[in-house]
Amino acid sequence: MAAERHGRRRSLQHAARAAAALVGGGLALAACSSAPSSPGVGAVLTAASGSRSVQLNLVAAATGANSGFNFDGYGSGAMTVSVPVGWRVVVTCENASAVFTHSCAIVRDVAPGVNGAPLAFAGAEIPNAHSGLQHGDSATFQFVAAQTGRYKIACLVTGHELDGMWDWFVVSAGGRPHVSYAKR
Ligand SMILES: [Cu+2]
Repeated sequence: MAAERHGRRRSLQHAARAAAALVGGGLALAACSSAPSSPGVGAVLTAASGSRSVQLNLVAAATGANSGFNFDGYGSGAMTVSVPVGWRVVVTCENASAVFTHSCAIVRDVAPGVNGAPLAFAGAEIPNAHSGLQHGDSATFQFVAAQTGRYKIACLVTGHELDGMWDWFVVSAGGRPHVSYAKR
């Protein structure tokens, strides 16, 4: 079990490095707050300056926080990812839970139904997002953050967004991509 977990983490780090290379030798972005980076997770957000493209690395159930209903250890809006309008967002989504399937999507900030809220941008979800990924599986998707506003990162598996499996995703009029965390 320990070896299996170690192997998974190693492959995740490899994937994160590969993803960073994909966006052109990305720079890890400093978090806005003094909160430490998520335990056991690589950089949440990397960007290549000049390319207007950002890589967002989401690990579902990265920790036991919120009973595992979290992204990178944060749920119920405790993490805010901000991206300037017009930037391309390449998302990797991995499920670290051995118990539940999970998925990643960017949805509108409206009251979610049992299957989560509607997508905020065309294509902003993993394939089969309502079924979700099995343990250790990952998927990617990308979209252009074409409209300023406040949206959510959410899991679209039945009931999960309602159970707090969501964080904030803000598309700003300007500035730089960054991640911030609620005080706790
Ligand atoms: Cu989920």
